[in-house]
Amino acid sequence: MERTFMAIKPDGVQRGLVGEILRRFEAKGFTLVGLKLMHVSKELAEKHYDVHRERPFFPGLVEFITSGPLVAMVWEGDGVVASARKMIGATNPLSAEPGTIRGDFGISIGRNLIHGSDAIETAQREIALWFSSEELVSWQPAAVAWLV
Ligand code: 3AN
Repeated sequence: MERTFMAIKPDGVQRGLVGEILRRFEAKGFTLVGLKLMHVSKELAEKHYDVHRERPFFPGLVEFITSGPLVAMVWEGDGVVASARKMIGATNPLSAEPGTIRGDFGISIGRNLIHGSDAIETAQREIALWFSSEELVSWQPAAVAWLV
């Protein structure tokens, strides 16, 4: 079953949007299989954003992501990687469509509330980076029978 990694960034936690964001993915019908509130180490932040290492915003991005608690999570479901990206919206919240998380709650590219893996392979890498296998719970909610 397809899985994706998402993280509610420190701005989302500070603004009290954790419940709202979890609610959206639950209501959509995806299954939560991993969830933890954590402070991110500089080392983990740098590994996570390794592809952006040479970008001018990299130091600020690492500083921001390590600045306060973040909610790391893994969601499961058919097509969850692409669907979650749609629900998150464009990188710049000012360009993100209303109805998306960034479109509804953000105004700044440097404070765009949530991360979501951009492809299935990226999701696999990020899930392994952020979660141990013992932290992931495989389960089948009964409600799935009413969804598909
Ligand atoms: P997305 O999170 O939509 O996949 P990426 O992968 O292009 O976007 O960028 C990763 C993160 O880097 C973004 N979520 C955002 O926080 C930050 N970022 C991207 N571009 C900029 C920028 N021009 N200035 C500041 N931060 C940026």
